[in-house]
Amino acid sequence: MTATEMKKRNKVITLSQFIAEEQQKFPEASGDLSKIFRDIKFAAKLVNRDVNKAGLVDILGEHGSTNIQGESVKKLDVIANEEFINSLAAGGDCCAIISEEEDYIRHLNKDAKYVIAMDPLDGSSNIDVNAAIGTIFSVYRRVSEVGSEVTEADCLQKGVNQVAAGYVIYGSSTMLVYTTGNGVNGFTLDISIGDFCLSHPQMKTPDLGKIYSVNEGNYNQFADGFKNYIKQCKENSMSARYIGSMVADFHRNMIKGGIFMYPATGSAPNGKLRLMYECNPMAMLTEQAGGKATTGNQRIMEVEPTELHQRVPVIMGSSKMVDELVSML
Ligand code: AHM
Ligand code: MG
Repeated sequence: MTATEMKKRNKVITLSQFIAEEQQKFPEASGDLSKIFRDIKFAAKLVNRDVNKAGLVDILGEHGSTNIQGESVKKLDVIANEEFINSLAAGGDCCAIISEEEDYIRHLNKDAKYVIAMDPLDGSSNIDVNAAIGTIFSVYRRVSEVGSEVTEADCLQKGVNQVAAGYVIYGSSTMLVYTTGNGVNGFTLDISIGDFCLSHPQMKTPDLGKIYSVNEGNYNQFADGFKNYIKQCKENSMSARYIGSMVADFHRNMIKGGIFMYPATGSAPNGKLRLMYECNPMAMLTEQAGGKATTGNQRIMEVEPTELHQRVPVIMGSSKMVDELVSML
């Protein structure tokens, strides 16, 4: 019985079972990508545990302070970064990691063929107020020879080269949502068994939605096309929804239909969000769910990256809404 058939019959299917089944469709697959998912899944469970303890600062100590055992308390985004890197390093199937939390490329096993780009804890300003946050990741196949030193060209690839992309949302429940280019599937962490179970098979975003998500505090700095589109959203009594945590805003809009924007502003001419860690993975997921992702001028996944921490303006979500906004720019 396939995973989807099992889900239809209300049978539990775990992320590992699902990945194993997907891998069988590609007899030539080495299984390395499945092992990377095993490592990401493990790190996500560790981060989930730590995020759930975040409210206990009075007991565990404030970030930057020293706790009762005399250890310095690290910020959660630093902890999450270490947990993902340690898990992927221990697995041995990843040759390098680039991370929003790292200034340079982290070199791992040069005999492995995959590079990971990640934002280990996105929306981290929301931790203190107990709102949803997330981890974003994507996987690329290196372009240099396996066994040689990893180069910048291995890490700075266009989004169209992503082999897989996904996110973990630490919300009212914790979910891992991913794509390998064959649709988007969502798995919810069942704490009682300690595993992610298929809960949202073949996620699709509606072509049209009623939600627009943007930091309207920056309105005066937006280009006229954005201002006009936002005015039109208000005239049409659409719902403004913006958490300020990309994963949470994206997840809601993908399910309900909507548009997410982080345009250029006077002070941030390329917007705020990072091409490699935030925009490319979310663009792949959006497209795989039937939506669109653009800078306003160009499909996000076709932007040629020139530096690790490059930022790009972003518009993504329901396809007809993205088209409409782009036509107004
Ligand atoms: P971070 O990577 O420093 O957490 O910043 C990224 C976050 C996104 O999750 C979110 O969409 C955006 O920043 C919110 O920014 P703003 O507060 O400017 O609206
Ligand atoms: Mg981020």
